[in-house]
Amino acid sequence: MDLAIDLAKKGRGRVNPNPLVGAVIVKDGVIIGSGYHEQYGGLHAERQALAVCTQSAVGATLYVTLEPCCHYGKTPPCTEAIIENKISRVVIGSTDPNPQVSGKGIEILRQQGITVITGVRETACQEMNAVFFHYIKNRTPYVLMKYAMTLDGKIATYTGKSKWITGEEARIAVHQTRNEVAGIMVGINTILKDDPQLSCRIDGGRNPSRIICDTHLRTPLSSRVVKSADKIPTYLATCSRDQKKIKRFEIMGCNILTVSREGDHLGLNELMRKLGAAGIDSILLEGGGTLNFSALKSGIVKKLQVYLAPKIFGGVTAKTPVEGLGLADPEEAFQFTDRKIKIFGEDICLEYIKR
Ligand code: AOF
Ligand code: ZN
Repeated sequence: MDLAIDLAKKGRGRVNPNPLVGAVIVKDGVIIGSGYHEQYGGLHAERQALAVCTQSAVGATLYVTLEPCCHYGKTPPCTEAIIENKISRVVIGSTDPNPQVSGKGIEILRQQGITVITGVRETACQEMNAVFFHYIKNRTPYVLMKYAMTLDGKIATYTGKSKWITGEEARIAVHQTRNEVAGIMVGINTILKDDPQLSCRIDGGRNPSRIICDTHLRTPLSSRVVKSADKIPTYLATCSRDQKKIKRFEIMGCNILTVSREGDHLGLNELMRKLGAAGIDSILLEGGGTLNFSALKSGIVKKLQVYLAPKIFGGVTAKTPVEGLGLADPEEAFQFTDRKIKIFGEDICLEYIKR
């Protein structure tokens, strides 16, 4: 199962919004086939493993990280392939929360006299597919809020400069995350201040869609995101209904998502529903402090990644990662749990799940 998990992870950033799935087929103590879900719309892991078996899979054991599907989707049911190939035992990591499957896959296999064992390395299999599990149930993206700050909690100096806070190793890790998520989201202030590309710059990487929260449609037509919108999917989320302005962005290749206002800002929950409907299952939120506070307040953040660099900037006006109005009472604090610590050279990354 550990091998199946490792294989499944190779599909990161390639299968969204479908799950990461790995499969290993074992006969008489020997691995005779293995595979994983490689591409969205491609063969499921089980069929991929069956396709490369070095000998007949009759009587073999299939280890698979997710319950086999039993529905006709982009591919025929994997349960059929398992039955046709006369596999006698199926060991499953996690059950599939997809309403089209959810226990029915296991039931069909058992009805055929196949031995089914469930819950092997279940936590690891569920963690690996946190995005899929969230998306299939809620149809909104899983939001990972990330920021890099100094030891005194600043994300820029008082002059607004932020290049760089963390070292190279941590910055590569961030690009690795960009390679894995469906979307990357920032606020208009970040666009105006940094004119970022929001692309993934590692070997063999692929770019996530870009989402800009721009209540009044102030993004410059000359910005790097707009100029490359014909190559990388770019969403401008706005409350503006200025059709003339909207048209100009659309001609440049941007997708405009009109959302209602919620107080001073655009409605983030409505935006998440629209992005979910567009197939975006995961978002890396790279702030600004204003957007970060709104995101926490609206409850869309599911995970937090804080990179901490061993430097101090100081300065009462230097930007901090979460701004907005803030909270009045410590008891209202946004709470996190399930701490993980990762080390990148001299920097550390703290990872938490929203409670
Ligand atoms: C995958 N890859 O290896 C397995 C999946 O849209 P479809 O037809 O590809 O079906 C997607 C569903 O199939 C998915 O939501 C999950 O419930 C099930 N299993 N999906 O993409 C796989 N085993
Ligand atoms: Zn399947």
